Amino acid sequence: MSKKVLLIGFYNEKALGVKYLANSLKRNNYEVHILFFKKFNSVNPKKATKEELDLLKKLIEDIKPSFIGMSVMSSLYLETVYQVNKCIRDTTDSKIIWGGVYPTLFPKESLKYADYVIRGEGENALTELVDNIEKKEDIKNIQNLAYTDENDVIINDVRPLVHDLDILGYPHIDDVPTYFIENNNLLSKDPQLNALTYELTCSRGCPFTCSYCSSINLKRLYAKKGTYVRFRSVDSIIAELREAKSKMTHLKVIHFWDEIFNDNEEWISEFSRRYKSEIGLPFNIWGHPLKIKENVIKHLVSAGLNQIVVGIQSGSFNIRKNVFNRPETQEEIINSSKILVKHKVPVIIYDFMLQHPFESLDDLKETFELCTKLEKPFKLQLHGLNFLPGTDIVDMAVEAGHLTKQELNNIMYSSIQDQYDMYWGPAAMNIMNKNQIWIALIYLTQFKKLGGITNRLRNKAENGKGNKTILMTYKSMKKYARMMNLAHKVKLAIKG
Ligand code: B12
Ligand code: SF4
Repeated sequence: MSKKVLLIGFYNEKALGVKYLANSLKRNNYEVHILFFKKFNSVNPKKATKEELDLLKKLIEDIKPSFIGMSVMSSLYLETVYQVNKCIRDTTDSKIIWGGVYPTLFPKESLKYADYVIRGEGENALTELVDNIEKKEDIKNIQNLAYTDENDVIINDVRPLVHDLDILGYPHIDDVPTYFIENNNLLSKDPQLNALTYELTCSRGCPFTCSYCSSINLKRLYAKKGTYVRFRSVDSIIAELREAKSKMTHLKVIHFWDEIFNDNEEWISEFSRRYKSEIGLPFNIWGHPLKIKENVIKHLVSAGLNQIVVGIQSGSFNIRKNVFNRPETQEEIINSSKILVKHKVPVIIYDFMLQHPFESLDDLKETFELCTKLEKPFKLQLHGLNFLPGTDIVDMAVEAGHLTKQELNNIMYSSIQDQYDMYWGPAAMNIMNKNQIWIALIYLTQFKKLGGITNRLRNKAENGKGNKTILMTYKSMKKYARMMNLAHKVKLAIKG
């Protein structure tokens, strides 16, 4: 009988990492079960309830897995990961393996909870580990593995990156027994089946090195271990999407979660042609001002590009260059906005991280100025800065004397809700009240229909006047934007 492995993903009912691992274990004759523990929620995420942990306990008792793999993709919900880890320990002797970005960067801390940690890409390393344990063979030399030997933590080097991503196959829908625990309920079905969107990636790795992002840490980990940014073949992507289309009766939109969508013109040309004729659904991507090229955008729009989210993060060149490690100039950003509008990308969203300790009032004013120069139409996504453990910006904040290590740890390891609040919620908008007027003004730049009003309000703000009007206009436009978003979603659903 083949051995059983239970894989758990957190706050992400479509976790790609977990699905790739399931593929690899299944290919090696393991009986794989997937549990999505709670769904993605950027507004009001809650830690696990007692009922949810009881459901998990019962599930483990029913499945009786030999190994439980926990996918700790981000540090944001460690609170729940610890709860789940304890519940597993109280229920079974199954070996616990942690993988994902957090354990990759913090293997020693993770080994306080897990029996084993797999750093980096997990497909081959996880299979090798469970195989060796099953066959009672030595595990000491397994690349990517971190483990405890007596009282020592041993951290092995990582193996080279998988060069040809196609050999990993692609995630399948409802392919292995899948469970979903949310709102004190257990659903024994892949939540993907009834979803409106299908999510996938065409690549691994990001060419950039922003100081607030874990990508730079992963890149360093893999130095001299092969090309960091790799792309799948168009054939493999189309095959995955064809399967999604045939299995998902409500499918309306495709989400490509590549950190930055491919800009290789030859690849784009083949992808666009085949996507249009064989898939034909609207799709969304993430982009970067330095990767927006006319020829690429033109092809993508003709294939069905519906939405692009472009990270600008700050309108201040100084903040971008000297704090965020983003070299793009104001001109390059403005030019990229012109290309997106020229080729009529239906929804263009710019992402900004505001209200952090490095930012002065002048930086916010520069952000306002840049936004007024971006080609309309566009939408803005304004949020705070999440300090992520291990990223360069954490040390920079300490060196600059903005926060102490202890203060940063308190922020980075606070409750799930507090961390989300810093990023999306009221804390992101209220940290420095004196700057709120400028955040409101920045928000208003996206509305063409306000015409010259925004600039007039800005002139008032410069003279310390008009605060009440600015905040009132901000609130009404926020309501208006919410309504328009809803209408757009309904339209898309009907069209689809
Ligand atoms: C796509 C993506 C998302 C998508 C996910 C969509 C989906 N369907 O999965 C969305 C937009 C929902 C998302 C949300 C968030 N994300 Co995100 N996301 C990514 C991104 C760009 C790629 C992740 C991915 O799918 N990669 C492809 C898969 C195949 O790789 P993988 O998940 O890493 O899994 C592999 C290995 O890690 C390992 N592995 C993973 N799990 C396990 C488990 C075991 C047992 C083993 C052995 C191995 C293993 O093996 C896998 C296969 O090789 C990463 C960046 C990155 N380079 O990782 C950020 C990243 C993971 N996200 C990040 C963050 C912060 C978030 C949010 C908190 C953002 C927010 N403030 O709302 C949320 C949290 C959501 C959550 N529940 O985790 C951070 C996490 C950093 C940290 N230290 O916390 C990252 C690293 C980006 C960054 N800014 O640095 N994200
Ligand atoms: S472009 Fe995005 S994914 Fe790439 S390093 Fe910067 S923030 Fe991270």
